[in-house]
Amino acid sequence: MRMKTFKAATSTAAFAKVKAELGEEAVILSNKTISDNGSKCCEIVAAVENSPIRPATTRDAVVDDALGDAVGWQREWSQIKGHIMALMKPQMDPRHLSPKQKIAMDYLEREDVDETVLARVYCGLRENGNDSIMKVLDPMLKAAPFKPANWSNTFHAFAGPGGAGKTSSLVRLALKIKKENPKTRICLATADGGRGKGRLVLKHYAELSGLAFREIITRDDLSLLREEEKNFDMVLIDLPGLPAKTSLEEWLTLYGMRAMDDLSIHLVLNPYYSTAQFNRFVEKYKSEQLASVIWTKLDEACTFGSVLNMAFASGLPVSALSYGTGLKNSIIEASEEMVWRLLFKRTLPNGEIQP
Ligand SMILES: Nc1nc2c(ncn2[C@@H]2O[C@H](COP(=O)(O)OP(=O)(O)OP(=O)(O)O)[C@@H](O)[C@H]2O)c(=O)[nH]1
Ligand SMILES: [Mg+2]
Repeated sequence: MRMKTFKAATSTAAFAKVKAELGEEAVILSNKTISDNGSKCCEIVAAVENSPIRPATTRDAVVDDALGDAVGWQREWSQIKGHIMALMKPQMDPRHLSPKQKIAMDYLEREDVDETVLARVYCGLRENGNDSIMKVLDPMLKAAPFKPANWSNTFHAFAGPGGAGKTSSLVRLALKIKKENPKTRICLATADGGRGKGRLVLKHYAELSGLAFREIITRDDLSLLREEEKNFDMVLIDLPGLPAKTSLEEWLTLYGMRAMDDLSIHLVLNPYYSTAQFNRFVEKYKSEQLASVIWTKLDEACTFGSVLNMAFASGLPVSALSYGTGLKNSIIEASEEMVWRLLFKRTLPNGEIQP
């Protein structure tokens, strides 16, 4: 067994070092916050049975590896989906739809609503005779406005791809809630210390607005924060963009958050990622603790079909919509009507119409 100690500014960074050096099989023996030259950092002791055997780096080996990987379940599933769609498509005869329904279907297609969702809508319309398309769409997308009254739990973490707008949405929602109800006891917590910028933004606005601020470097800090739970109505936790090989569930386990049943995770996404990226994110960020999706950078998007695609694929409600870079009037708690206006009229929550 090979054992090694890794130190870094956060558990995320130390864990990335463990994986890079000891590989995926490494076992974490301890993970704690320590003091290094006066500043807090994370120390992980990890072990691996044997040194990972690196595959031969010949061109043939690389190609074989790649082809081997490609026959994973993800590929099989996308093939199955392809076959289902190939069978479905000839049956999706637009002549069976009323002119109004057909216009609505064409519209959704132009908005990049994906084939699986279109097939579901088509089946719904056929089952219901001449019903309005909204009757079929309504059950497919729900809103859960981001307000303390809507969540009975205290802890809320903002997760999502790097640069998606996690820190911005967290800060803006916190300030909005505080403004609407100054008595709300909010704590801003950062688990993104290593990158510096997000941590400073959070600290700055917490100080400016009289909100509590806490730093989570390891699971020890999270335990301390949990002991303070009764002092807060809401604890909003800013997560880092995860390293390429780390899934959300792995990351939550590392920080002791996976066992928290009073933690809701809100997935922050932009509507203009590619289908391949969305598929990847669904896999990378899957977690039973996921509670909603926050859509950001709506002002930079050309189509909004992905909002419906994601709702259908994940079953998650939309909790907030962000549509600008400014601190004020740039994020709002989502309602279903807002999302439908976005999708069918390209109207942002502030009334502006996207070209
Ligand atoms: N146009 C536009 N820009 C936004 C919106 N939300 C955030 N941004 C910008 O997107 C950039 C990244 O935002 P952050 O909040 O730092 O994103 P993040 O997900 O925390 O990024 P990392 O922590 O680095 O992974 C910043 O320049 C924000 O001003 C939005 O709704 N519209
Ligand atoms: Mg951030």
